[in-house]
Amino acid sequence: MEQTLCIIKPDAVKNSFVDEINKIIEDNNLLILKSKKIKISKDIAESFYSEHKERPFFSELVDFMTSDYSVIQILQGENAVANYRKLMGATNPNEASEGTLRAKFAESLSKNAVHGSDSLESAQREIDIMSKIFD
Ligand code: 3AN
Repeated sequence: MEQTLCIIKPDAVKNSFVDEINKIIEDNNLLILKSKKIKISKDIAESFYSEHKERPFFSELVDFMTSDYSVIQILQGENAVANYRKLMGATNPNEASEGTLRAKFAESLSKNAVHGSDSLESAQREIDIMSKIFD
């Protein structure tokens, strides 16, 4: 059974979309194995998004992800990584298919409601980075 790392980002938490998002996740055969609401530290955000550190939007991304509470979750299910990516929709909500989480709940390209691991390898790396918050 696969696991993937899900983050409900500060925009969606502030807009009170957590319960609606989690109902959709559960309705799509993904078990919410762990869930915790935290303010992500700068250290964790920088390490989590290190693949983007040379990109022009990196500091905006880290500032946003550390600005307020997020909900960090481990999801489990068959093909959890790909299934949850499909459920999220495209990074840019204007390009996200109708019915996807980003089409429904994202505010913009940077405030795009949810994160999901993009491969099994990323899922393992991201779960490792976040594991300490569940202790
Ligand atoms: P995804 O989250 O769909 O895997 P990535 O990994 O390309 O997308 O980007 C990580 C995060 O960086 C996105 N969720 C989004 O919040 C932010 N981001 C990506 N591209 C841009 C951009 N051009 N401008 C601002 N923020 C961006």
